[in-house]
This record gives sequence, structure tokens and C-alpha cells, in this order.
Amino acid sequence: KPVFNWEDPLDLESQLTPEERQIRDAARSYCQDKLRPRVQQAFRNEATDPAIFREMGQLGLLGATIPEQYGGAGLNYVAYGLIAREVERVDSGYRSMMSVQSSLVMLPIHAFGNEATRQKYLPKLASGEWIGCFGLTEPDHGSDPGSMATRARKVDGGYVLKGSKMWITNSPIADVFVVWAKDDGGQIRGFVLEKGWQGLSAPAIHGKVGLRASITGEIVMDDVFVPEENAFPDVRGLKGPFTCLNSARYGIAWGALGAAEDCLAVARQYTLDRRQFGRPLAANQLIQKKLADALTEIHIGLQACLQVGRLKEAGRAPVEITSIIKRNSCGKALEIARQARDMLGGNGISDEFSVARHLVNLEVVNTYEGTHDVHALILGRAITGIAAFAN
Ligand code: TGC
Ligand code: FAD
Repeated sequence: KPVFNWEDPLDLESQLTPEERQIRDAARSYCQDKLRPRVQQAFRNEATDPAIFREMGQLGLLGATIPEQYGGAGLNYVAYGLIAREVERVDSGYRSMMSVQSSLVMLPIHAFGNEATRQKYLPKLASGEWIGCFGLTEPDHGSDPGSMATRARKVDGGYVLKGSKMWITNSPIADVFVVWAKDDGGQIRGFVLEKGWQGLSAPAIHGKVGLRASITGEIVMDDVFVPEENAFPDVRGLKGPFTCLNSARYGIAWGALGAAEDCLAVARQYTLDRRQFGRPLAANQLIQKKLADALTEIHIGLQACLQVGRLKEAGRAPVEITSIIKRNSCGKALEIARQARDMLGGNGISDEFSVARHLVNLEVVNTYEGTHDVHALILGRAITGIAAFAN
């Protein structure tokens, strides 16, 4: 008789290849053995450890989908999703560090850079020797990046960039900056900048209440000269940055459910152990309903992520289906974290347990890479043919 497994009720395991399971297991061991013991202090002290990039690089967790000839792991999209799930099971901030490096820095350099740029940057980003960041959002242009104010003025031998970017993951510790700016003709172009270039600075933003293990900052460009070879030669318009976001949003969809799985596991154990009114909290119907709701949403959500991953591998994934899973996973994970925090009572507020940390992290994850409502509008446009956010 088939036996119910609360950790994998829909048997995701049997839908993975042996190689995907092996990668997942290696990522899980690293995350549980090396990242989990550090996260409480990192979050408490708002401390990002750059050594984590090199550790992840050694295990092939950076640029997982980038071909091996550039130092990547040459893996498929499902393997990338499984890695994101394991990293975010520990902390969304660690997954942010990993997914910005992989999807928002290595992917555009590989997809849009010339061969010299690929050779120069990708191997060092893959090993974690260099840290990357991605500048799209500006102080006055978040959900609407097409209105960006940063300009790239053509000069002899290159471009001069002027403007500022806001809320940029990794920027204060970054060596490599992928930045988007409008050229003299008003078209969006992508550029690769390096730490230390004249006019470039990246002050940190302090006081975040979530994602505290991942450093965030600005990018300030005060007439930074960028040589021609560091401009992406062919890509124009929002297609450039959105191509990167398609990959990062897909990883986030897996990752957020990893955080939700941790919340469910903690709440289940806590309510089994904790006794009130002479019996375990888990003996109460209200508690069991919350656990059942969480389990249902997590595993339906994981099936959707797996299907989108398979469609991406087959080249059959329209961009809107990534909005379905990014929005669904983040919204559901946030609600699961809230319920888990509630089930832990007063202890749920302490950072001794991971649920409050996941909760405030997931508030960020629900906002960045397209807010929950912006993804509803992307889907609304696809359903009706009418763009609700445009003039
Ligand atoms: P729209 O008219 O929709 O499109 C303009 C051009 O872009 C193309 N395009 C896409 N291409 C590839 N993939 C996609 N997903 C694409 N979506 C659109 C489109 O075909 C068109 O091309 P063309 O050749 O016809 O010009 O542009 P819009 O300005 O109306 O877009 C509105 C909207 C809401 C869809 C869009 O602006 C949006 O998605 N806003 C959200 C912004 C966002 O996600 N920002 C993320 C910043 S990065 C970040 O948060 C990193 S956090 C990382 C971490 O720490 O983990
Ligand atoms: P706004 O666009 O001002 O939105 C505010 C509210 O209005 C939201 O609820 C939104 O849904 C709603 N809204 C907006 N437009 C509409 C509309 N037309 N109809 C209905 N409601 C609407 N960006 C990067 O480029 N690189 C990074 O590495 C990066 N990392 C980040 C890390 C952190 C910790 C954070 C917090 C953000 C990061 N971001 C990054 C920025 C992030 O992508 C933006 O915050 C996000 O896209 C939302 O933009 P905004 O904050 O300007 O909000």
C-alpha cells in the first residue's frame, strides 16, 4: 500500500533524474552543514560573508546553467531550481547572493557579452573570486524600469555613464557591475563596470528589517567611462534586463518554497513537542488545518516549478508562466511563514527559530524581481490583451 510522506507527498523525487538528485543532495549538505550554523549571527549583525561566494563557487553553485567552458556547471534549469530551493531553505539572503551572481550577472555576460568579456569575467565569477551585482532599479523607477534616468553618453572609445541605481544586492562588495542605461538615442543598453573605476561608488544601505544576511547598496555613477568592449554589442531595450529576470524569477519561485518547507518543518516539530492544555499543540484541529494548508500549497507549488523548469529546458516556456510561479510561490510562502510564526507563539518572535527570519525575508522576496501585484498585471495583460500599467 502506498505510504504518505509528509516531506514529499507528490513524489517529486521520482520526477528528478539521478544527476538532479545528486546535485540537490550536494547543495543540501553544504547549506545545512556550512550555511545554517552561520545564519543567525549573520542576520542579527547584518553581516555578509564574502567567503560564501568562494565556497559556493567551489561546489559549482554559481552560474549553474552557464557552460563549463566558461567555468559554469553546465546544468539544466531544474538543477538550478533545486539549488535555489536548498539555499533558501536556510535563508533568502543567501539565495539572493547566489541568484544575482548566477542569473543577473553571469547570464547576461554569457548571453550578451562579446567573447573577450565572457573569457575575462565568467570564470572568476563562477569560482566566486569576483562578486557581481545587477543595477536596474533607480530611486525614482522601480516597477517601471523603462523610465530609467541613467544615461550612457557616446564618447571616443566608449561611453560615459551618469546616474544612480538603488536597492542593489551585493553592490557594496561587488567587483563587477552589470548596469542598464539609456544611450543617446534613448535605447536601453547593458554595460559591465569594474570596482575602482573613476566616478563609480556603491554605498551600503543599512537598517533593512529583512534579508539582513545579504548586503544591499546603491550604485552611483558620476561620469564613469566605460570602454566600448564592455558595452553589450547587440541587445537593445528592456529585453536585455528582462531576459536576466526571467531566469532569476524562476529560481526565486523554487527558493521561496524552500523557505516555506523550512517553516512547515519547524512548525510541525514545535507543535508536536509543545504541550498546552495537557496535550501537544499538534493535537488541535486548528493547528492541523494550518499544517495541511501549508503542505498543500508547498507541494502543488513545487510541481508547478518543476513543470516550468521542464518547459524552459524544452524551449517551450512563454515568459508569463514565470510570473505565475514567482507570484504564487512568494505569496504562498509568505502566508506559510506567517502561520508558522503564529504556531510558535512567543517563541516565533525569537531569532532562535528560523520562522520570523523567513517571514521578514519573504516580504522582500515578494517585492523584488517584480512585486506580487506587478506579476498579476503581467498575467492580466496576457489574459486580456490590455496592459493595466501602461498609458
Ligand atoms: P513591455 O512593453 O512589457 O516590454 C518591453 C520590451 O521588453 C520585452 N519583454 C521581455 N523580454 C524578455 N523577457 C521578459 N520577461 C519580457 N517582458 C517584456 C518586450 O517584449 C518588449 O520588447 P520590444 O522588443 O517589443 O521592445 O515593458 P513595460 O515597460 O510595459 O513593462 C512593464 C512591466 C511591469 C512588465 C515591467 O516593467 C516589469 O516587469 N517591472 C518589474 C521590474 C522588476 O522586476 N525589477 C527587478 C529589478 S532586479 C531585482 O529586483 C533583483 S533582486 C535580486 C535578488 O536579490 O535576488
Ligand atoms: P514601486 O514600483 O514604487 O511600487 C510600490 C507599490 O506600488 C508596490 O506595491 C507595487 O506593486 C505598486 N505598483 C507599482 N506600479 C503599479 C501599478 N501600475 N498598478 C498597481 N500597483 C502598482 N533591483 C535591482 O535592480 N537589482 C537588485 O539587485 C535589487 N535587489 C534588491 C534587494 C532588496 C533587499 C530590495 C528591497 C529590492 C531590490 N531591488 C533590486 C529592487 C526591487 O526590484 C524593487 O524594489 C521592486 O522592483 C519594486 O520597485 P519599488 O521599490 O520602486 O516599488
